[in-house]
Amino acid sequence: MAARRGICRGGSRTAPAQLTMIIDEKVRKTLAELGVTDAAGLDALFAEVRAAMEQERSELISRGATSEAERDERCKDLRDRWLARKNGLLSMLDEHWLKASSKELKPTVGRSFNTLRQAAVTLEVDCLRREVQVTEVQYVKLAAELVPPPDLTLPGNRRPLGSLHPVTQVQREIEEIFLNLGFRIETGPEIESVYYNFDALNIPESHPSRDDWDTLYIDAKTVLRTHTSPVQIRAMEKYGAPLYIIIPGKCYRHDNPDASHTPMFHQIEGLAIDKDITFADLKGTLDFFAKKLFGEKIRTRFQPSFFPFTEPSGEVAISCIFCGGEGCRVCKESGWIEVMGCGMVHPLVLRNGGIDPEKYTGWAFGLGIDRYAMLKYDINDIQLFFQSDVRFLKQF
Ligand code: 2NL
Repeated sequence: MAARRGICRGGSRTAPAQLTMIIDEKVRKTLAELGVTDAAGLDALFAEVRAAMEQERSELISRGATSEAERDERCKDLRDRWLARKNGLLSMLDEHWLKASSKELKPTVGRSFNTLRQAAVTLEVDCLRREVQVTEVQYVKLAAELVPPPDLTLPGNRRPLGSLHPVTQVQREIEEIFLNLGFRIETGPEIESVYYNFDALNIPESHPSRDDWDTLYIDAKTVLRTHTSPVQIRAMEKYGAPLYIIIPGKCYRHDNPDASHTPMFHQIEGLAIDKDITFADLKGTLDFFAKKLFGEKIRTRFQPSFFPFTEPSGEVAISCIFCGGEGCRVCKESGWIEVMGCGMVHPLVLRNGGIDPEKYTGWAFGLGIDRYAMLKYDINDIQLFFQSDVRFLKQF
């Protein structure tokens, strides 16, 4: 042990006990008994005391406490150990070293003693308490008492899996059929210029669809697109002919909502432009599409119609998917359900898209995806799609 009688700075965990013992012993002896007779010896001795004090203080700080009460008690213990009037280490030091010192050494001892006393201020309870952290251990312990630990063998919480919106599902099915036929998907802006939405499509100023009653205007030259057709013009300008594209997307009309109308709805339009494209290509492709989507037994019917952007124009109906053509509530006893408009692209529209109508011809169609989803899932109110009612949506 003799070898360890000095201060062991940053020493091992066992050091404090010995250190304490040593300091405790030393303050009970006089300087003469300790063999300290000069300034150098005094400096070494006081340095030792100071280091012991620092070490005990920093040990307490780094150890922390698990409750405020425990922290306060530890701080008070350390303070009393060093600063108590009766039997505190500094009191004893005062008694045995200072008061009992020789005349020659007394001024030096006094100075060192005062310095030490100033340093000891950091042992005052309030001061020390601020530095000793109360760790969470107590809260963890407390929580463990109040709340039983989790049973790790229980199965986890299942998060309900979402699914694609029914309109999106139908959109994907339609896209798939045309992608397999070699069409590409094209998209474009929902806020559109009056030019692309109407003029380029040969829809004249006088046409009722341009009226405020039917169209949502942003300003005199800008609208929320009323169909996806403007994207077709943009695609003609961008890619030229030949062109095989479908355009899915949201469209907007100034409609009051009811069971079959919402101000926002979804459309898919298709466009095929190439050399020698005829109405026969249109009929063949749309009949193929209807059979793929609704089933091979479905028949199609083409009736004449009118659109400003196609000539000739047609209305496509499928044999009723509910009654097979016999006549029922859904087909209003007609045996047919109208599913899309179509036609040969008007030469003026081709020209507006930068395509020479002398060289190229094309067909186009447009359909409402929401209506297809209503047919597919037998839904009688279009508004159900847009009310975000989970009870409705989770069925798909
Ligand atoms: C309907 C009718 C249709 C088109 C859309 C179209 C687009 C261009 C040129 C020619 Cl750029 N036609 N689209 C053609 C015929 C009908 O939609 O009832 N949609 C729900």
